[in-house]
Amino acid sequence: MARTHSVLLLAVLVSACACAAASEQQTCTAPDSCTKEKDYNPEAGEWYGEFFPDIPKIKYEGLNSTNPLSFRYYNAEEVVLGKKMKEWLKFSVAFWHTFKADGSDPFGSATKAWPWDKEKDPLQASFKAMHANFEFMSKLGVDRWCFHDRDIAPEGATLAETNKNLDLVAEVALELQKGTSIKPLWGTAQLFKHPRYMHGAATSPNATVFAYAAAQVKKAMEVTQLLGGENYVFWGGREGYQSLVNTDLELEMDNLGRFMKMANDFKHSIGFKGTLLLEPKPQEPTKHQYDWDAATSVAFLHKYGLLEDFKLNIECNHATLAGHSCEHELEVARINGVLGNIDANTGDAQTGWDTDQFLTDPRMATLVMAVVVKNNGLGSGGINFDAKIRRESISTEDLFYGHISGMDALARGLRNAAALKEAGQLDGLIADRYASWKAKGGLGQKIINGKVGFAELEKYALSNPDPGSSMASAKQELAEIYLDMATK
Ligand code: XLS
Ligand code: NI
Ligand code: NI
Repeated sequence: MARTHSVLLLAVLVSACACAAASEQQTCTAPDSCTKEKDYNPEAGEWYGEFFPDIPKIKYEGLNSTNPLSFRYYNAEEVVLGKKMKEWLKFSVAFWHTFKADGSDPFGSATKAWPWDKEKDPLQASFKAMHANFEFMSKLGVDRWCFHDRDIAPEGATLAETNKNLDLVAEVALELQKGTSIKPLWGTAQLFKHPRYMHGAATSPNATVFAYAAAQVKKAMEVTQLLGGENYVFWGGREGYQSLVNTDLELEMDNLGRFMKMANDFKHSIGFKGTLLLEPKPQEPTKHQYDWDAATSVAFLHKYGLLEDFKLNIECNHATLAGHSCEHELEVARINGVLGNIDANTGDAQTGWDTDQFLTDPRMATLVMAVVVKNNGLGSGGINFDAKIRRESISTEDLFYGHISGMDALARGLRNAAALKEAGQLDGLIADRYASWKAKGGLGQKIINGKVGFAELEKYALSNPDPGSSMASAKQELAEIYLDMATK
């Protein structure tokens, strides 16, 4: 049924493109009707041309630009707070959303017929998608990308065959990145789609599944290393449970700890220098995901002795799903010394699941970048657009619009965060609010330095006026005005 639909849909698209091609080529998504025939050799399944022939290199044109294929805020070489924008904002394209999201949802089949997918042989399609990825990044001016093993290469009949496929695609990526500054920001293993992972991967009740997942992570880490990837991510797609009536919670969590320890040991055994990152997310897909939020993940790492070896990849909409804000999650990670990477996206105020939209709200971007500035950057991490264009957006150009809007929003956020810091009003307000903890020789300092206990504090309280009669204002409204003043 789904197949009939997509064939029909493709036929409709191809004929629509053929008409459009006569007048204008811009919006076409089917290669054989939209671009020069010589670019495509159907027999060899080879694509020789460009996938985005009508898109120029995207440039910074500044705020007065009316060209939607330009940056109005993101100026890669401009120095902000002592570092180039491109250093603060190490942007990354998420391969799975950009090249593999086909628009299908629980109620409907694929809506997008991308030129790189117009290929029967799955391996050939993977090669093409990788070419499209590199063309996309170079036109966008982004030199990092993120992938799951199974996005970039198809599963074979056996694990050995699947690994072989992955090797072949990795060779293509390696070839394409030669002579460029492009490399993966992070790689990861996709341990959630296949039915073998229905009860979890590292937390499966079945030990053989644990072994299979380990083999998959081992291989994905090797490929990430081969490509010069800077980090390796663990998002526990099905590491969680639905009901305690049939679950050994303690064993599952201990096994997750064992799995992460093995991953860290393996990382060191192959000399992989990338940072290992846990990506928290609450519900979805399981009801009780084990890496619920940043605080839960820090506690998990602490319990299993992994706090020195892992950092966190904070995804903004996961924060929202956990009932937090993105800046809260980033700040929790920062103060625990584990802020490693950001998956930049948002949800939808009226939709309760992970809609993975591009983060475009300037105030949210400002608050996000303010934490990044406080952290003095993200170390080996960066900002991955774990975001996709809407189901109804089906032109290849839309992929550029989505990324441009996300890049500009965070560049704007960075400029605002710098303005906030330089104005110093918020920092001043906070310093005033906590002044009693900072005064030299004062009570706050005595508490911080462990000089007093309950007995001394009781004595102090008995001999001083009740603080209730001299409370200071929190000045939240004023703080919001200061924030607004910097939000341009
Ligand atoms: C899903 C996650 C996923 C991770 C990588 O919600 O965000 O995309 O980033 O597995
Ligand atoms: Ni993510
Ligand atoms: Ni997500």
